[in-house]
Amino acid sequence: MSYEDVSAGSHRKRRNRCLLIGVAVVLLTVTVLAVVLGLTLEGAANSGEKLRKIVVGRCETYLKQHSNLSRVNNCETIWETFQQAYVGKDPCDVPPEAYDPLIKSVTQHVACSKMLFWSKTKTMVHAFTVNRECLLTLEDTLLGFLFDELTWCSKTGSKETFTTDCPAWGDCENNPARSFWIKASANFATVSCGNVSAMLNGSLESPFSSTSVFGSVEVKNLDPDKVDSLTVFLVTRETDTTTCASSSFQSLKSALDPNIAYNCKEVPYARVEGCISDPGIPCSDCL
Ligand code: AVW
Repeated sequence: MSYEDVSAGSHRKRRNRCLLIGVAVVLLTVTVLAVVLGLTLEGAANSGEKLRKIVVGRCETYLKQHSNLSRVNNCETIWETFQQAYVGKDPCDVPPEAYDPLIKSVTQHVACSKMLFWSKTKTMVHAFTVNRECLLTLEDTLLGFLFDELTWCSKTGSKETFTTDCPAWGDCENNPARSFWIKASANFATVSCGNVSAMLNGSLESPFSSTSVFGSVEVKNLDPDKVDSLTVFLVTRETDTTTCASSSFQSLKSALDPNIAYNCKEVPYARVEGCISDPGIPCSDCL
């Protein structure tokens, strides 16, 4: 065997080895990509399915606790109608009107004078209403209860629902969750009647904010033909300096229809706290 033959043979072997390594690298890359893509698609399908289970589960729980509503509401129909508002759409292009069919798909009649609005008092107000019948927030109604604290969106042309990487409240105006809360809040205010209330935070210099949902959506949608008065319960701690006389409430009065009477009452935080820990105390002794 000549030197050339040996050298050509080892060249061929090296070339084959290189080829094998190349094929192995390509195969590995394709496998990794397929696994990542598969997991991503599965993750998306899972997050939509998880959200459906949460919403339908909450719906069934609520209807069990409010059996008079179970004949007139269908949890699966509500879920399907909800999805139609945002699935396949750009997550920054879902206007509040997209939820009109959802609002129509939910049937619930709230008695006059039970509506309680809130702003910057979410945890306290819900701890207060949870074991009481006298007042009801949007999140104590079926519609609000279903979607409280949830996040959802889709993508242009997609059939999926995502629950992560969705726009945050202030990221863009027409995002799925913000538009939902604006529409649901507008509806809660529109159907309000009698003497309605709002729980505001006396620890803030300006408890009323004209840009909050309460200030920009709910106050504006109260119908003077149905609503007689709005009473603000200003929950104040001993060290707070804000009172019903604070200038913040001038903006509230000017935002309110002049045919709706306005009242404001300072309520000690300790009293609300006492009522939260003892649901036996009548509502009239709390606020
Ligand atoms: P809030 P609202 N950025 O305590 O008067 C992020 O101000 O607005 O009360 N999240 C926001 C923003 C924001 N700028 N604004 C509002 N949110 C979300 C429904 C966030 O989830 C009921 F009927 C925050 O925890 C009440 O009467 C929540 O909205 C009324 O709307 C409350 O913000 C309360 O809305």
